[in-house]
Amino acid sequence: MNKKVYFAGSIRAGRVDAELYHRMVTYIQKTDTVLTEHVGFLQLKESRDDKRIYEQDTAWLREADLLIGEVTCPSLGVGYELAYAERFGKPCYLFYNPKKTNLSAMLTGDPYFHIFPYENEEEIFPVLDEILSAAQ
Ligand code: 6IA
Repeated sequence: MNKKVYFAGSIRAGRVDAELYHRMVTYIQKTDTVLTEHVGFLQLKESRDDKRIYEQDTAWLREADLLIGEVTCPSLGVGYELAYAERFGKPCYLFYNPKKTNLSAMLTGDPYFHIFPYENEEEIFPVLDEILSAAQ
């Protein structure tokens, strides 16, 4: 309980799943801390201070206990974060809808990542309970 979660989801690559990110972030926040709750905001005021974004996000990745990502919408930034999290040994749990995307082999082929395909959003929340209640 009260783990520090780095939630990853597409920003500049497209906000088609923003409402789902919002519901996942809100759910995680019932028991734990989300360092990156802005990924789930429905209205994003885009910042162009990219150096600050990079430095803050990589600091949060190093601070996080684990990463939870919704990766249906392919995003270069999320892909970078996943490699960064792996490099620092942070457990990574990834959700995606296989009816909407063909996930990159660089994720499905890497046994480091815990990947959870789902068809209906309701399937996500019991898995989040298991992830968040497990001892790291
Ligand atoms: O390539 P993308 O933009 O889709 O990458 C998305 C990922 O990079 C997310 O998981 C975020 O952690 C990170 N990221 C990308 N843009 C931002 C950002 N922009 N702020 C923080 N993290 C970002 C400014 C939005 C802010 C004003 C709320």
